[in-house]
Amino acid sequence: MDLSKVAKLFGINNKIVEEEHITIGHINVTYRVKFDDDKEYIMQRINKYVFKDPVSLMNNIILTTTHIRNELTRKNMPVDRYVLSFIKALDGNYYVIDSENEYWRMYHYITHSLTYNVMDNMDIIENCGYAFGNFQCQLSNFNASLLSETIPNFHNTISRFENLKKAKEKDEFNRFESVKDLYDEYLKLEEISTRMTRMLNNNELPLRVTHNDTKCNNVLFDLTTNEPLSVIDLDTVMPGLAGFDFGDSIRTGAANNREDESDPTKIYLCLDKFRAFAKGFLKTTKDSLTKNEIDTLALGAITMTLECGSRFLTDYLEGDVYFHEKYKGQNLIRAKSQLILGKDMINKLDQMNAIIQELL
Ligand code: ADP
Ligand code: GN1
Ligand code: MG
Repeated sequence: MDLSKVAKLFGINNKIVEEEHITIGHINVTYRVKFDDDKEYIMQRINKYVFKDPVSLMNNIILTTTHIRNELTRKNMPVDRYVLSFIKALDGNYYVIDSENEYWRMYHYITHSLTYNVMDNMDIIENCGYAFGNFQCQLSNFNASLLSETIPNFHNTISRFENLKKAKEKDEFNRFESVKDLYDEYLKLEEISTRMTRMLNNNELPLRVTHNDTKCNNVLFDLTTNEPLSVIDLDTVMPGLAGFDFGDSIRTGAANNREDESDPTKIYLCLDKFRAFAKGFLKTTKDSLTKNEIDTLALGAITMTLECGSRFLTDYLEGDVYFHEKYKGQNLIRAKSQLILGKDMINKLDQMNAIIQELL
C-alpha cells in the first residue's frame, strides 16, 4: 500500500522521507513514517480478521485517550508523551478506508522511546508495573457503558478452552496427531485456567475498565531515563479483570524467556522480576483492589499464560490465521513455551502470593 495516499486522506500532503515497518506486534501492520517537515507518525492498518468492527474500536480508543488526556491536563501534567494522540481524517473520522477496503489510523510517533520484548532491568520492570497500574487508575472514573466489546469473550478462558476443543475436532490441517500430548497437557490445566472466569461469573470479582493486552512491549519507555511514557496498543481496552492486566504483564515482563523460546531450560518465572513488577503495579492500585482481586493477582498470571498458550495452540490447529508468525511453526513453539511457563508459575503460586502480601 502506498502510505502517502493514506496520509493524504488524513490531510497530510508532505513527502515521506523515511518509512520503517515495525514488526514487534502480533496483530496489526505498523509503520513509523517520517515526513519532510520532520514530523513522525505511526500509520497502522487495523487487523480486520481480529477486529470485526474497526469503527467502534476507534470510537473506544478516542473516548479513552481523550479521558486520559483530560485527566493529565487537570493535574497539570505534560500530555504529548504520556498518551497516544490520533489524527482526524479529512472526513472527520479517526480512521480512513483505503482502496482495498482496509482500515488505517494515524497517530503521533513518540520519539526517543523504546519497547522491550523481554525485560531484565528491575527498575524498568517496576516502571512497567507502574504504567499499567496507573493506566487502570486513569480510567477508574470512565463510564464503562460507553465502550463496545471489540473482541467478544476476549479473556473468557472457558470459551478459549472450548475454542481449542473445537479446533481439535475440526483439525482442518491434520495437525492434531502431532500435538496430541501438548493438547492433553493443556486440558489437564483447564480447571485452574478457568477459575477466575468462574469467579467473575459468580460476581466474586469486579469488572473494571482494563487494557486487556498488557504485554510488556505495549508500554513505551524513555530511551535515556527508562521512565514509563504512554501505554499503547489500546484495541482491547474494555471491561475486564484487574488480575488479568497484572497477569498478562507477568507472563511477558517477569519471565526469563522470550515468548517463542524453544529451550525449555530457559523458560521460567523470575520471582525477583515478579516482585519488581508487583511493586510498581500496586503503587497506584493497592487501595482500590478488593481482597478477592488481591488474592487472585498471581492466579491471573497463571490464567493469562495458559490462556495465551491455548490460543497459540488453537491458532496452530486452525492454520496460523490469527497471530503473525515470523517463521513457520512459531505459534506451536509459543504454545509449548507458555505451557512450561504456566506450569512453573503453578509451582510458584504460593511464593508469588507471599510476595504480594509482603508488598502490601
Ligand atoms: P500490535 O497491535 O500489532 O501489537 P502495537 O500498537 O503494539 O501493534 O504497535 C507495535 C509496536 O510499534 C509497539 O510495540 C511499539 O514498539 C511501536 N509503537 C506503536 N505506537 C508507537 C508510538 N506512538 N510511538 C512509538 N512507537 C510506537
Ligand atoms: C497479541 O497485539 P499484541 O502483539 O500486543 C494479542 C494478545 C496476546 C499477544 C501474545 C488483540 O498482542 O492478546 O496476548 O499477542 N492481541 C490480541 O503475544 O489478540
Ligand atoms: Mg502490541
